[in-house]
Amino acid sequence: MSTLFVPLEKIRAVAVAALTRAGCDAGHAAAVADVMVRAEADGGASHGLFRLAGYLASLRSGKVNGTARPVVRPLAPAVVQIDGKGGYAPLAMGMAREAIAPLARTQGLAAAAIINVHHFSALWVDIEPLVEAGLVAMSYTAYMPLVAPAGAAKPFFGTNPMAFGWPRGDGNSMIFDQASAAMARGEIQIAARDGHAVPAGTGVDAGGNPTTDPAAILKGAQLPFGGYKGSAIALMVELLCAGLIGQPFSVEAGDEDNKDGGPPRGGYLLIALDPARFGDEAGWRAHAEAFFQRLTGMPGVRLPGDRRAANRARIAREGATLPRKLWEDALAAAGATPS
Ligand code: NDP
Ligand code: PYC
Repeated sequence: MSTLFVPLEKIRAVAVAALTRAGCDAGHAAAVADVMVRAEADGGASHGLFRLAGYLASLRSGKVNGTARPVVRPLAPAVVQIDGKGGYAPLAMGMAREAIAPLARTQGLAAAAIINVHHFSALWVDIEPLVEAGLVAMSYTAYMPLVAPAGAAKPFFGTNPMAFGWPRGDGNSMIFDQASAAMARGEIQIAARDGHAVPAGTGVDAGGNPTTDPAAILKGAQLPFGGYKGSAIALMVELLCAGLIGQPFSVEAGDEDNKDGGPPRGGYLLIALDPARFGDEAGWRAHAEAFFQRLTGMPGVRLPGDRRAANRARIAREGATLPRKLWEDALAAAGATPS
């Protein structure tokens, strides 16, 4: 596959232009472009510019409102609802972070129930600003039916990711971010695009047979990570992001979605905790640092997020590596010509 290096700010400008041309207002175009650029900045190809086509399709089909104005509504002393009003998640997410960060500091913890949004990005980008601001943060979202629950061979759960972040200061936060499927859908799509097999245990074909062929899995069902344990985590994410906050379960989102290739409507739960309000105000940071040192002192162990951090330093210097066709398609969508 032919690839090229593209500076991150050039990707941002092209993404903003393409989204604006397809119907996003300035706020949505900037916020959506930002989550794609930050994924590219950390080497997360499956949630970078690869997602532009889905965003554009969902604007063109009218499924997503690129000019929606999210509305903030307090629900309880430390719970806010952000109604995205049918727009993309990143704009509502920014408002959610702004609402819960001060609440977490006064109440100890706070949560945002983000509803009526279309979420299509990596989750670490959503929580990183909270974690960099010194808060512990976690988030969850459901999707569409793609993953077979333990014991089944047909899709029912979404790929249902979760992210957790611990503040360490100096831009060095520990954040893990993982699907409750064995592999994110986007990674399987990229493997299918590039002609690579995926690991055994990733999914089954339409007949329910185990396979490492990503194209067959895309037509069949993905599997949860770790068998029934990942299945239970996927179940929890469904309940937190749909049952708890009045949003569609993945299976309902699938019924309602127009299958244009863009993100379905759904809910997102964002939680922030102030580590200075849980009984170890003076010691929590040093205590956790000592723990991280002992953990990473074990041969072969690294922290989640370390690979992304290394990518970030390299890609800031070199630019992102993009498939040439992906970049040319983005340029065309932006109404620009290849340079
Ligand atoms: P991965 O399996 O690639 O990685 C999951 C986590 O494990 C990362 O934090 C990663 O850190 C960490 N990790 C990987 N290897 C190691 C190791 N050897 N030691 C310690 N930590 C390790 O991610 P997924 O395929 O599950 O998900 C990819 C992306 O897809 C996520 O960003 C997720 O948010 C996104 N997604 C979004 C969905 C949505 O609905 N919006 C749905 C599903 C997924 P590191 O990055 O440093 O390697
Ligand atoms: O990769 O599973 C995935 C995914 C779903 C929505 C955004 N990414």
